[in-house]
Amino acid sequence: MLIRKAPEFRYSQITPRDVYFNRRTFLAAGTAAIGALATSNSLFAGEKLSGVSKSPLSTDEKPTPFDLITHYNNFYEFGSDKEDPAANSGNFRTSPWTMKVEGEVGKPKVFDLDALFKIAPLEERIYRHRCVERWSMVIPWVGFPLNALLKQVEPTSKAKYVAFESYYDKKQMPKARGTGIEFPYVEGLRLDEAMHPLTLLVVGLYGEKLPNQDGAPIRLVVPWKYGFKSIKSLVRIRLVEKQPPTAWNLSAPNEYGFYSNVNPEVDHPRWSQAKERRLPELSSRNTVKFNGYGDQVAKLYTGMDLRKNY
Ligand SMILES: Nc1nc2c(c(=O)[nH]1)N[C@H]1C(S)=C(S)[C@@H](COP(=O)(O)O)O[C@H]1N2
Ligand SMILES: [Mo]
Repeated sequence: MLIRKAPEFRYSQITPRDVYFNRRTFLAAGTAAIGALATSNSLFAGEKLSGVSKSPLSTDEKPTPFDLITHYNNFYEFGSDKEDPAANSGNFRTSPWTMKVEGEVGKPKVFDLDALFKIAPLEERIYRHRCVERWSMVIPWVGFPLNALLKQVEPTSKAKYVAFESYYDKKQMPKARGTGIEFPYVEGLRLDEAMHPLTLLVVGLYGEKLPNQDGAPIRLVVPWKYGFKSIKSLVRIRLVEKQPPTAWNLSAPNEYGFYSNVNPEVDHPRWSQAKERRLPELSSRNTVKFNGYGDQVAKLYTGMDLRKNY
C-alpha cells in the first residue's frame, strides 16, 4: 500500500494563489466574507495571543508567508492532499478540549482549553520546519517548552519515553479513512529529547491562536526532526517505560523509524534526503543535518548509528 506519494513537486500544488494570496484581502473583506469562508472556530483560531515574548532560540531566517503555512499542510485526518486540511478542518471542534498527561508521573493532570494557554509563559520561536517530502518552511510558532509541562507532572524514575496521541473522531474526520495510516495518529520521543529546550508545545502561529489545519488547539514541534514527528491536536501525553509506537513507523517501518532526525546522509528508501525546497522558493538547497540544530542536539545521539536508528 502506497501511503505517501513520492515527493516530486507538482508545481500546480504551489500555485501563485498559495504563494501570493494576500491575507489582507481576506481581512479587508470584512466579517461577512470571513463568516462565509469559515466557522466560529476559524475565528477563534485568529485570536491574537497576548504576553508573548521573543525567544533567543529563533532563527533569523525570513518566515514563510502565513497563507502558505496554512494552505500547504499535512494533517491526514482531514485528507492527504496539501490543500485538504485548510479546506476540510473549518468545522473541526476544538472547544471544549482536554489534554491528559498521565502514565509514569507523580502528578497526572488534565488540562482544559484555558489551562493549555497557561502552562508556561508563551514565547515566539521562529523555527525551520522540514518535511520528509523535501519541502521546508520557516515558521514563527508561539508556544512553550514541553519540559515546562513535564516538570509539573513529575516523571517517575521509570519514565524513559513520552508517547503522544492526537484527537480522532471519524465523524469530524471522514477523510482520514483511505489515507493509509492508522488513527489516532501517535508519536513518541525519548525522555531526553522531550526534555530538550528546543522541543516545543505550540498553541499559536504568527502571534495568533493556531489555525485548525496547523494542529489546533495544541501540537508538538520538534525542529531537528522531520515534520511528521510534530504531532497535531494533542489529547494525550503519556510517560512510559518502553519505546512507544509511532504512526508512520506503524504504516511503513522500512521507510520511517522511531528517531526520524533530519539527516541528508540517510536516504528515504524512495528518494534522497540531500536537498530540500524552502517554500515558496522554486530552487533547491542542501539539507543540513539535524535541520541545522546539530550544535544543540547532536549530543543526544552520541554513540548511536543514525543509519540504523533512522
Ligand atoms: N495528527 C497529525 N499530526 C501530524 C500529521 C498528521 O497527518 N496528523 N502530519 C505530520 C506531518 S507529515 C507534517 S510534515 C507536519 C505538518 O505540519 P504543518 O501542516 O503545520 O506544516 O505535521 C505532522 N503532524
Ligand atoms: Mo511530513
